[in-house]
Amino acid sequence: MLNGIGMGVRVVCPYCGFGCNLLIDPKSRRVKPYPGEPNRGKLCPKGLYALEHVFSKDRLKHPLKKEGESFRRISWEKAISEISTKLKEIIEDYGPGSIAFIASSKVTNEENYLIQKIARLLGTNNVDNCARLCHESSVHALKLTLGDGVQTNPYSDLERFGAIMIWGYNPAETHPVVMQYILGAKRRGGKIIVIDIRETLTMRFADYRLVIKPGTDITLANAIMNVIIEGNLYNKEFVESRTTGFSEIRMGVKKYTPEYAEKVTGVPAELIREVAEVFAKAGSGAIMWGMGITQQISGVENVLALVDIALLLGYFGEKGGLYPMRGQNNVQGAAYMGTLSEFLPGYIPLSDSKFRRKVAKMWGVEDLPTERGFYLTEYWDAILKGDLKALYIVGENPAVSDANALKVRKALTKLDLLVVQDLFLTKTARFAHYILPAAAFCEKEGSYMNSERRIQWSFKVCDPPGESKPDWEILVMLARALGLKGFDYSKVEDITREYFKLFPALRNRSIEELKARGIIIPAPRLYVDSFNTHDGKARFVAVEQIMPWEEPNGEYPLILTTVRLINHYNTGEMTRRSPSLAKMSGESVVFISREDAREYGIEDGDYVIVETRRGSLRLKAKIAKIQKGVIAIPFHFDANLLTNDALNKAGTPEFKFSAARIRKIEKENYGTKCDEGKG
Ligand SMILES: Nc1nc2c(c(=O)[nH]1)N[C@H]1C(S)=C(S)[C@@H](COP(=O)(O)OP(=O)(O)OC[C@H]3O[C@@H](n4cnc5c(=O)[nH]c(N)nc54)[C@H](O)[C@@H]3O)O[C@H]1N2
Ligand SMILES: Nc1nc2c(c(=O)[nH]1)N[C@H]1C(S)=C(S)[C@@H](COP(=O)(O)OP(=O)(O)OC[C@H]3O[C@@H](n4cnc5c(=O)[nH]c(N)nc54)[C@H](O)[C@@H]3O)O[C@H]1N2
Ligand code: SF4
Ligand SMILES: [Mo]
Repeated sequence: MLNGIGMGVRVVCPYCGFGCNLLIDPKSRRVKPYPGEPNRGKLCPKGLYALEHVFSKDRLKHPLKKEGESFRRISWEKAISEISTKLKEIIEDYGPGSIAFIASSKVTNEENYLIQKIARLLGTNNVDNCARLCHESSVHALKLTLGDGVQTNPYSDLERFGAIMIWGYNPAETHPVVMQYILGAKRRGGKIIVIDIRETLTMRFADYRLVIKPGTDITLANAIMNVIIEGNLYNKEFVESRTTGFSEIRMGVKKYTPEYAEKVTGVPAELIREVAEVFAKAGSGAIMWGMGITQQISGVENVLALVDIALLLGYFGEKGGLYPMRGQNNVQGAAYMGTLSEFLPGYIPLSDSKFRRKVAKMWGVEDLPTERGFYLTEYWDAILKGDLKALYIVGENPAVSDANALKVRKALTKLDLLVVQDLFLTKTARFAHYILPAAAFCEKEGSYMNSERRIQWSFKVCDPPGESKPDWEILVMLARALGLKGFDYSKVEDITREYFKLFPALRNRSIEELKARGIIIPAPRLYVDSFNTHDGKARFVAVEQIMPWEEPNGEYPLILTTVRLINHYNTGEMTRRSPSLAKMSGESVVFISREDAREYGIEDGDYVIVETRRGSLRLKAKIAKIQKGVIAIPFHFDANLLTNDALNKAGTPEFKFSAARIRKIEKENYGTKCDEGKG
């Protein structure tokens, strides 16, 4: 069943990083779930309706060039020739460091591979993808302690574990299909522990529910370790033989008693004790986490604290795993292909001269640039300072997805050249000098990598509309026009074959195998016998509580966080064009507690204005199970007009914490200019 024929064409879901396969009947366009791994016959609503945006009348069909305030249709030849000429001029005038690329966690491995190849051959490491906004904190912390910045075990292991901790992560809405594995563990007697700042849908399935004050995760993690160490519940043999730095941790968590942690986190000391004991005595366990952990100023340190818990208990190999659940359908692949400004393909550091020269040689040059590029979250200041002059964006919508969006939008107006390659005329594309129409996921072939590091092939179902083309074909045209060598690919497999050569784990594997079954690299289960560090041991790193960057005060007394809804996806460009999904999600809302609503005279369904130091937004209030003093906005609705762009050590903004205020709009003012806000 090479491409699922007989049941439909097998395609990778274009939404989340769980990586479900869809079976599509090309004639009726009916979508069915693939019965095999990883989705085992299940899909969430986004997968089921994944074709609707593809057939939207809004699809871009021709290359466009900005003229005055509007866009004019031009030919591919003219577009590519004008873009490449302008890029070459900018490089000549200001050097290769003045141009930057944003790669896409929505496009294939092959396409991401080409984007970083072009950037690096032009002489810059200014190439980044949305992992920067997402799990880059996890990558940095995991590399430092274990050796690799990735999920350690396959999904199927989850079912066997005695306990699962779900921390700052709401899979019931964000990776619905992984819930069958989590509930599988529960059916076998496994305990489910959920830690969030609000009562999420995922919490309904939990045995233990810990509602924590925003930004206090390190204190809770340290208190859990305090109980484990004081109670002698840690795995001494594992700690001794497979780790270093235990004494540092023992000292580090001493002051974090459950009673102290109760004061900081709001979680009762008794509950902290019970949860620590249950998790330690379970015998095996997983820690899964998401954006509640990484999108904080302490994102890297938060992850270090979670790794420390797993190391104390020896929850690795057969006994457990760490699951930084990846967000976008190909964010894991984009990183492996090298579209991160601090890493070469395979997360190899730029400073690894042996590997760097090997790649360079394969590409027919002496060497590649060695200096780290800007993080994409640093692009905006670099543009405003005049350091970046050209930006080439493939499948990313930073005018909506990056923090402090008004600043991003201002920066986008300052470029000498902005190219956007997308399916739609997005908010970002409106700022572009050139817009290039891309084919959607089911209109091309190629491979994607999901959160468990499974590379999967996605087959073609139908032709792209108008003159739109697969991203890889557009990139090949661009590279050739730029005069770069090594882009004579005639089909997508030629690129697959090239990236296979870079990874030792793929050396003896074939594209046929990839197409038939998919391949997990480097191996399904990591660290069974040793860690990927110089001495084979994992490293404990003790961390102290770090407080959020922006403290609430009299003027902005509330804490604003941003979250996700099951039927909406990221900046909404795809889901809003999917009538079934758009209908299920409705309009933009802010979740507020009953107590705060009463205090501000707000009733469910009233319109309100939410303001921060960056901007303001008009939303509909929805009373929800959220702690007093905290409000939450699904980020799909321009929430970034409000968010804080303070960056953590991995370059991720603190999307999960801004000081904010709220006020009700009186009914007679609905629909007038004054309720529109600055955004
Ligand atoms: N339906 C849907 N699915 C998606 C996406 C989507 O947009 N829509 N996007 C995909 C992407 S790119 C990603 S990265 C994943 C993200 O998946 P998740 O990480 O599950 O997404 P979020 O809802 O952003 O954040 C998770 C939780 O963090 C909590 N939180 C906020 N602040 C804190 C805090 O200080 N401490 C703790 N412990 N928790 C906190 C929030 O209340 C929220 O429930 O989802 C992917 N799947
Ligand atoms: N406030 C707040 N902001 C956040 C977050 C948060 O939790 N809170 N989460 C952050 C996270 S985790 C992430 S991952 C980012 C996501 O940020 P983005 O990646 O900017 O968001 P998407 O809406 O997924 O944008 C993907 C774009 O790719 C286009 N596209 C889809 N398929 C293709 C294709 O085949 N080819 C091309 N060329 N284009 C395609 C879509 O039309 C869309 O415009 O947002 C971040 N922003
Ligand atoms: S869980 Fe993720 S991959 Fe699966 S159907 Fe839903 S959005 Fe697609
Ligand atoms: Mo993400």
